[in-house]
Amino acid sequence: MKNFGLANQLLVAGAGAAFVFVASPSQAAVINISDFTGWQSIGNVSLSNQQAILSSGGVSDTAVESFLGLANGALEAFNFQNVNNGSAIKNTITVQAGDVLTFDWQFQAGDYLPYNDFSFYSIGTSLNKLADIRQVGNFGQIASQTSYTFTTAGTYTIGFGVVNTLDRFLDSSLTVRSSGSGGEPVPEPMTILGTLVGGAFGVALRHKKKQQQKATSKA
Ligand SMILES: [Ca+2]
Ligand SMILES: [Ca+2]
Repeated sequence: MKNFGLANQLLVAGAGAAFVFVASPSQAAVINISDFTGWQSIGNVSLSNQQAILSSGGVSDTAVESFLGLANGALEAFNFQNVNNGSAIKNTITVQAGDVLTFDWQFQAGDYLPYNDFSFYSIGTSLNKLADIRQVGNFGQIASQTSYTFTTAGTYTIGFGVVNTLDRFLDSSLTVRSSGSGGEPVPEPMTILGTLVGGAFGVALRHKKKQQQKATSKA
């Protein structure tokens, strides 16, 4: 029986609860993320009640895969490019068939093609793309809402991540936010002019870092 009244909601959403189950007319629950502070993380991550901010400048891709319970090499197979490093968060959730997980997110590309940094979410061992640079353009960004319907009841690991591809320079970021908070993810205050300036700076930065790397490897 599934009867998520207000009392149940409050019970489920007690102190430290990571998810809120909200009854919907179709009987299946809509699941919102209510708090990120109890989530586990790896890499460069900032967690608060309202949102999680992840940077692609984190740990090795294999460490991210192992953290999320993904097969070794799954991230590279998923986006057909060498993945260098990244960050991720995860939590577990028990759902009924038909429950719908809904969340707001924003991907901010800090890089340019062909360095196709990308963001994703995982449900168990299944990977789903949120956005990559091919989609948003060099130094571009997108804010959106995603819903995932569980077709089978069970307990799942839910993960979010963002990774650097081809090299480990110029980090991109992923912000995940509760859809129940009633707002879009808070975007970085970056104007178009700022994006262009950031872009030129980014190219120079990568060039400089590569020179430094050369100098280091010669020594
Ligand atoms: Ca790799
Ligand atoms: Ca990058």
